[in-house]
Amino acid sequence: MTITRKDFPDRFVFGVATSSFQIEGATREDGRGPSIWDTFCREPGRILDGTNGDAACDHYHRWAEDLDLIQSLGADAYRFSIAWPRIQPEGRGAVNPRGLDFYDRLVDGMLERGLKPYATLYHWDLPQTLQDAGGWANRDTAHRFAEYARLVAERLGDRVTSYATLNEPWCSSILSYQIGEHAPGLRNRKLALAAAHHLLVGHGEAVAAMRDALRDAELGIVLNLQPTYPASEKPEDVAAAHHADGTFNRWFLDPLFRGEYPQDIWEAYGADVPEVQPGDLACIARPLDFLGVNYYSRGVNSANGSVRPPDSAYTHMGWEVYPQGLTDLLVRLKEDYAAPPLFITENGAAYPDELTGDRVHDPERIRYFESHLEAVAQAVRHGVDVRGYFAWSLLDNFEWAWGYSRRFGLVYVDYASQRRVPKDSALWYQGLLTGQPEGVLLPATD
Ligand code: GBH
Repeated sequence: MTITRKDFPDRFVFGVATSSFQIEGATREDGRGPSIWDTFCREPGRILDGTNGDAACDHYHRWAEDLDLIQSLGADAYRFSIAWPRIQPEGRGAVNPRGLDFYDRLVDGMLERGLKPYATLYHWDLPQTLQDAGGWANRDTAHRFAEYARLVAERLGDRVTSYATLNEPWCSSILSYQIGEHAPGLRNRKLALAAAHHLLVGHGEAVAAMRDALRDAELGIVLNLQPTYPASEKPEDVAAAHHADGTFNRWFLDPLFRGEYPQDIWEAYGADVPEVQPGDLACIARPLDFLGVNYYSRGVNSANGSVRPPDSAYTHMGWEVYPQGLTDLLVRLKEDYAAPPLFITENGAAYPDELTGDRVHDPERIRYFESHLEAVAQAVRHGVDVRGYFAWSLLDNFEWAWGYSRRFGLVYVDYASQRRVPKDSALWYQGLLTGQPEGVLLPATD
């Protein structure tokens, strides 16, 4: 069965997503300050292939060509992120006008091409100066974030009507301060939980600041949610899955949509729990216009740890392909959390793509997108209010700790020449979006 736009509601938004550090490059240009990822990339052993974001996809200079590509896909919208260190090189105080100008041009470029901008304010590129003061483990960073959010809203608010505050606070806290895989690369659970709390407070304060600055904007947050399943019906496996769900999903969903941290996990964290000040939970739980869901895979847990189902397919990241998890997750968000309207803000897969002549054949990625879109359509049929879907990602890009060794793009990037080559999956996505099976995408560029 092939999926078509008719499987989705009338005003359903289809788009593509990227993030600033992963594509822009130009890290020292036009007054941008250093971010924690610039620092992290220079620490030996942090990035698999020893690379960094200095050039990335050179999107800072090629943005017009990239917007042309998005338009030629037939997309309705583009989800991008704003680099805080371009706006405030020191993370506080003085604004860098050339940084704001870049996003101003970018947004105008989207509107000229009929693309609706979906901005994300924080996709992990924290100004290094703020990290020097403790980063997200320092409560002051939350206030600085709200200040920055207001600056962006004041400048872009006449043209950008959708803002996500944070992308995946689990990654900016647990993965960054406890697991140590992302910048700043610490291994300290207490700091990680402080960071998570301050990220959520910063989100709440940013929402308040932006509501104050903007009339009709839609404000939300993006979470990486990973439904967890027990490896068997044994009570200890069921308990392990519930615990994993608690640390990964409920630790963020419960404060945002119920105004409380989950009791079982709070107790399990013992002395590492964050200091919660009066009013924090009300601030975090401010009503939102949407929740962005980034979905890649599920988790399967047993009492002995996580399990890899042997008969499943896996991507180049080693993540299980499990579309049913997306349906289950979306239905659960409606039933357990009475969540606001949902957007799939990221979904996609890495495969070891190769350029053969002018083509990249990526049938597995097409199957991945197709099966996950079918999973979204299924949730819609269950009555879940899903408003849009953004494929991750427009371009192959800097995949964090994996450097350039993992390719998530609909469009292949030859990093030596910066040539963009639409993969078969891009042509497939264009077919879905335009309803024309054999569309003509922009030719590969030089
Ligand atoms: C997203 O994060 C990011 O927003 C984006 O920038 C990135 O390029 C993209 O995904 C692809 O990676 O069960 O311990 O293996 C993904 C967040 C969090 C998804 C961890 C996979 C697996 C956790 N990831 N998760 S584990």
